[in-house]
Formats: sequence, structure tokens, C-alpha cells
Amino acid sequence: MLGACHHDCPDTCAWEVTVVDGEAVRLRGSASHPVTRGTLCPKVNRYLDRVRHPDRVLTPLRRTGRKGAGEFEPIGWDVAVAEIAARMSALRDVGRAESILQYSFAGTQGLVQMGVVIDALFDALGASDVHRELCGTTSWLGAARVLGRPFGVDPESLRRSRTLVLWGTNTRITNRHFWPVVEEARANGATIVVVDPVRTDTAREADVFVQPRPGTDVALVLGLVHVLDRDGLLDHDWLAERTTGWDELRTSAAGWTPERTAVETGVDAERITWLAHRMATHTPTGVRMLIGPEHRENGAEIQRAVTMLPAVLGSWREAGGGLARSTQQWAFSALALPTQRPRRRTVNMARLGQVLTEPRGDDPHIEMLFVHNSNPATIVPDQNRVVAGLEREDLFTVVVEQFVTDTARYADIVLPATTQIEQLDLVHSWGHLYLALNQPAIAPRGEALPNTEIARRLATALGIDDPTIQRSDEQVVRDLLDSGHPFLDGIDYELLATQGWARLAVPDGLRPHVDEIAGVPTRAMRLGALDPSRGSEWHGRTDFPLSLISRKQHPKFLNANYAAFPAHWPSSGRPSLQIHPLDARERGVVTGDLVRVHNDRGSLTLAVEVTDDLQPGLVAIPFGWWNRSTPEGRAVNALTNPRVGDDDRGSAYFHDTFVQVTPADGTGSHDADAASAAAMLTP
Ligand SMILES: Nc1nc2c(c(=O)[nH]1)N[C@H]1C(S)=C(S)[C@@H](COP(=O)(O)OP(=O)(O)OC[C@H]3O[C@@H](n4cnc5c(=O)[nH]c(N)nc54)[C@H](O)[C@@H]3O)O[C@H]1N2
Ligand SMILES: Nc1nc2c(c(=O)[nH]1)N[C@H]1C(S)=C(S)[C@@H](COP(=O)(O)OP(=O)(O)OC[C@H]3O[C@@H](n4cnc5c(=O)[nH]c(N)nc54)[C@H](O)[C@@H]3O)O[C@H]1N2
Ligand code: SF4
Ligand SMILES: [Mo]
Repeated sequence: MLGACHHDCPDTCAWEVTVVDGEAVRLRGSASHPVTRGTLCPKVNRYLDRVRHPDRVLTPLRRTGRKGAGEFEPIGWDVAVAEIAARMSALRDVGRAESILQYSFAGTQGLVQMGVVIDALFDALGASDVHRELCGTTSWLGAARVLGRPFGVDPESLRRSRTLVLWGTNTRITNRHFWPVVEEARANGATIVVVDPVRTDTAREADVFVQPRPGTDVALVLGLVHVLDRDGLLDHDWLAERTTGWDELRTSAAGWTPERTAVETGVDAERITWLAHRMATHTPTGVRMLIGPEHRENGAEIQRAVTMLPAVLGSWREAGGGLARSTQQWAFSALALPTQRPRRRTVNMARLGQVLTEPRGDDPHIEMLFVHNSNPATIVPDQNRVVAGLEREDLFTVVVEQFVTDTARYADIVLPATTQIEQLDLVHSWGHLYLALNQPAIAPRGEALPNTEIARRLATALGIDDPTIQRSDEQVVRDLLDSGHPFLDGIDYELLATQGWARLAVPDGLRPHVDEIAGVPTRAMRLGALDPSRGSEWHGRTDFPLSLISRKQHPKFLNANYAAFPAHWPSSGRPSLQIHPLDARERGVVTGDLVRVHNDRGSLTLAVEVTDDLQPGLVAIPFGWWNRSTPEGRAVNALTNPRVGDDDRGSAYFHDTFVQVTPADGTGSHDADAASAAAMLTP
């Protein structure tokens, strides 16, 4: 049976499931799909183990122990639905529907199971909602300030690049099916440049590695623009015809000589000069970004600044040039997604801890939390506050999940969710231009149900009579495809059912913002003055002198999906703190020692890994581990910064987090501590 991976990963691989006697016996990447090229990844190669795992939630569960204990008893679907609907209607009937918060994200990126149907249920109820902005929106906002609707180039077109800059993206780990494109470009003579504060797996394979101090990318761009201008490398016809704001940008770059830029960013002046010349002369020049730098206070400004580089160079004119970022808009502009949704009370998902414990003046008071496609107890910043909120006795929490995650442990009712091979979906990609139809290969295990069916049962119990909710999943896909948009020319349900996938009708090598394309702006690109400040958190607190980054580091993790499975752990079997040799020496710790990493939000005990992949002053803890992976029962988000922009838009400033690291008490007892950490991991 043909299907596609649902994970929040830019690659959206197409796959084939072999079924024998109703059992899925084999899963492999589609050989014909031009991006998947026959292989999945180390995260999903064992997906059938996830489907068959003994810890799957297979019936609705009701909490029997205290919140967080993870003690439950099975109950029937009828009982579960009746109880949840009774709670919802009690709040709705007294005009407090806004005290129900629907909390969801991209656990599945399939459009049917992600939100199209279940959102309509909560719309009809008038519940509060979250801005699904933890990932991508900040980058979008930054790029949009330059490009209008920020369509990027087709990432596949970058095989034609001759200078290819991977800016703040760890392609080898996070976007591995783009790597063959990088290698193809290199084989055609491209120079591969990586810009990242950490020497990542991707940086190790680059031709040139540029390692700025964290958050100093705007200054780096100003330095590059300075050199481009000073050395007469700009195309003034392009600037005059296709951009506005060049004079302001030029003025703000005027003082940023390579020498001054080097002082601010830590990148050698010669390397800055070299990169500017390379990008201007060894063309086409492509820039690849996902979301790495957006998790900062100046994340949108970094994205805006980097977006200006191909804009000042006119790189967009050549196929193989321009900026390749999320491709989501290509699919979203083509599909018939619901547009006229009612306005609901909305909060930023990064502020969950605050919303549940100390609501601001305009926040709703939350009495019921309904979580699906997300694991907020692990993935949201300021975890201690999130957990404190989930522990509230007066909060009724429902979690729709495949496993008893950190969040599900706090649920009053857990509802069993189907896995991708048990449900129907239409999957778009934010890393390429192909759509895929995911057809269920096997019957759901146990009593698991898709989010859509759960929404239908709740709607019926609540007396909500809305045909958009009661449509079959197949009808939802047919309706999504029925937009008449030119990108969907020749694509229908039947084609996808037989072929599995189809490329949007966008010609190879098409140049957005240059060629005329339906719905893609070709207006002038907006340049302007850039603000190189790193944000208000960078004020040099002596009590928390180290900057903490929590990136996606493990090849077998996908956000928090696989941390419960030992086969997916790195060989150390636990998260560790990476630290530079100078900072380690100052604290008298060596690799393997236990340290306490702490700030005014939380504290974790972790083993140290001393490495010069980081720079002095920067430490790193991998994102994705479950909270039971440390003796404290908390993961990296216990430390991270939950602030978001004042307008409540965009992602949290995760990486603008400052900590102190000290040797753990009783550093002699490594083995005992390691054993207790290992015990915590056993579910
Ligand atoms: N294996 C694996 N793959 C994944 C995921 C996963 O959890 N595991 N998650 C998926 C998801 S949801 C997403 S959004 C994508 C994210 O994909 P990426 O954006 O590629 O990944 P990140 O690890 O978030 O960040 C990328 C890089 O940004 C760097 N960075 C941090 N701060 C700065 C800065 O100030 N300037 C610059 N230039 N770089 C900076 C980090 O050091 C990191 O190496 O990956 C997806 N793919
Ligand atoms: N410190 C730190 N925190 C981060 C990040 C970071 O880099 N550092 N990255 C951020 C980013 S970029 C992202 S995208 C978020 C990710 O945040 P989330 O989207 O919440 O995380 P995931 O672990 O991808 O998925 C959540 C859950 O969805 C469930 N799920 C999967 N498929 C289905 C389904 O079909 N139905 C139902 N009901 N459930 C399903 C999975 O079992 C999983 O537990 O985390 C953010 N948090
Ligand atoms: S997680 Fe990403 S790379 Fe792995 S199978 Fe899914 S889409 Fe492909
Ligand atoms: Mo993400």
C-alpha cells in the first residue's frame, strides 16, 4: 500500500507498506519518488516497531493515580466520549466555551488528521485555540518583510547552484533527503558553505565553515553587504528595478567593515571578504534555510537580513539562485483549505505554562485542555511552569496519543490515536513540491481511532451538526484537491491513489519573484536598514554566563517522538551537555562528569561532553528527550526562554537562554547517578 511519512520533517518521504494477512511486514521508501529515492531515514526505518510497540495506547484510558503518575484504567469509547462531551457542553452552556483550550501542533503534518476536521469541531464549540507558531512563523515573518508572500525557490533547483550556502540549517540531520541535491551541486562545481555557531555534522562536510557567535547573523550580513558595495560587486540595474530601500541598507552597512564585523561575529575578516566575493561571482548563488535561527528574539531580523543577500545580489534571476526556505506555501496556495474560519480566542503556544498558571489580563482562564498532535510537556519552553499547569487539580485534560507521553501522564482521559499506516491522509511537504496520498495499510490496532473520527463522535455527542466534520476522510481529501488552482493541474485523488504522489504543476527551474506565477508576487523586494542587536537577553549576566542552544541533534530523534525507545538513543543512552574545553577547564570537569545546569527557571543534572564543536561561552543540550531522562524528571525545556514577541506572534526565544554549569554534588558517584538516570528512562 502506498503512503507517506507524516512527521514534521521537510522531507515528507513517500513509502510503500507490504501487508501479509492484515499485518504490515515491511516499510520502505518509494524508489520512484524523486526526493525519497528509495530510502527513509534512521528515525522511521523502524516505524513498524512503533506501530506494534507493546506500550501503544490501545483503548481510552481514565486516570486513577495523581496527575503525572501515569496510572490509568481502560474505559470504553462510549464512556470516554460521553464524559468529555459532558464536560465540554457544561462549559459551553454557561458561556465559558473559551475556557476550553485546543492545544495542537504538527505531530502529524497530514492535512486531514492535523486539523482540517478537528479544528471545525472546536470552531463550532467556540473554544480557545493556539497560534501554531512554535515553528516556522518567525522565519515567515522575517522573509515576508522582504518578499511579500515569501515563496522560496524549489529546493531541488539548487542542484544548479555554484555557491550554495546552508545558513543555520543542519541538513545532514534535519533535512537529509536534500543532501543528494547538495552533493549534485558540488559535483557540478559548487562550493558548499555552512553558517552555524556550532560545528554540526553538516558543517563537517562543508567546503567552507563559517562559525559566527550565536545570534550575530545580522552583523554578518551587514559585513557582507559592506564588502559587496565597497568592492563594486552589486548589480545596480537590478537594485534600481527590483528593490526598494537600498540606500537605507547601504547606510546601515557603511560602518561594518570586515574588521568590525569580525569583532562582533568572531568570523575572520578575510573569510567575510571571501564569502561576499564568492556569492557575487561564483553563481548561481543559492541560500538554504529552515528554521534554526528563528528561535531567538532577533530571529525574524536574522531571517530578514539573510533574505536580503540574494535580493541585493539579484541571485533570483538565475535558476539555482535565490532563497530556498519552507515550501509550505506552494501547497497551501494550491489546496482548498478552509478559509472562512470563525475568529477564536487565541494564545501563543509557547506561553502554555503562563496561560495555565498565571494568565495575563487578556488570556482566557483555562478549565479544560484538549491536546492532539503535540506533546507540550516536552516541547514547550519553561517546562516547570507547563508541568505546574498540567498538575492543576481543577484542570480537566484530554490527550489524544499513541503513547503515554510526558503530557499524557497528566491527562484525565487519554484517547488512543491511530498511527500513519492506520489512517488516511493527504500530506504536503515544507521541503519540496510533491503531494502524497497516505492510504491506510492495516486496520487500526486495538481501539485506536483517527483524530477525524474522534472529532465526529464528539460533534455528535455535542449536538453539533456540521457537514464539514461528518464528511469521510476520503471526501476531505477530494475537497482539498478541488480548488481549480493551476498548481493542481492534472492531479486528482485517483492519480494519487495509483501513483502515491505527484509534483505540483510547477515547472522545474521556475524562478519565483521573477517569472510570472499565479499568486506569487513579483513586486519589488524590500530592503532597508538592518538592526544588528542580539536582543534584550544578551546583557551579560554574570550568574548565568553561558548561552544554551537546544537544537535537533540526534539522527534517530524526530522532535519528541522516539525518545522512549532505546534503539533510537545515542550510544551514551542519555542526553548530555556539550561544552567547550575552556569552559570545562574553568569548572574542573571532563567528559563523563556530572554537572548541574541551571538558571532561574530550572535545573538539570547531566553528563558532560567536552567538545570544540562549540565555541567558548556556548553550551548545548539536545532537544527531544523525554522528561524522565534526567534525575530531576525534566528535559532541556526546563531551562529555555518562553518569551515571544509582544504582539504574541512567532516562536519562543528558545536559544536566547542563559545558564550556569557547576560540578554536580558528589561528583565521585558517577556510576550511581548514571544508574539512577538509566532507571528513570525505563518506561
Ligand atoms: N533528526 C531530526 N530531524 C528533524 C527534526 C528532529 O527533531 N530530528 N525536527 C524537524 C523539525 S520540526 C524542524 S523545524 C527541522 C529544523 O531543521 P533545522 O532548522 O535545520 O534545525 P535546528 O536544529 O532547529 O537548527 C539548525 C541550526 O541552527 C543553528 N543555529 C542556532 N542559532 C543560530 C544562529 O543564531 N545563527 C545561525 N546561523 N544558526 C543558528 C543551530 O546550531 C542548528 O545547527 O528539522 C526537522 N528534522
Ligand atoms: N528546546 C527546544 N524545543 C523545541 C524545539 C527545539 O529545537 N528546541 N523545536 C520546536 C519545534 S521546531 C517544533 S516543530 C516543536 C515540535 O512539537 P510537537 O509537534 O508537539 O512534537 P512532535 O514530537 O513532533 O509530535 C507530538 C506528538 O504527536 C503525536 N502524533 C503523531 N502522529 C499523530 C497522529 O496521527 N494523531 C495524534 N493524535 N497524535 C499524533 C506523536 O505521538 C507525538 O507525541 O518543538 C519545538 N520545541
Ligand atoms: S522523518 Fe523525514 S526523512 Fe524520515 S521518513 Fe519521515 S519524512 Fe523521511
Ligand atoms: Mo519544527
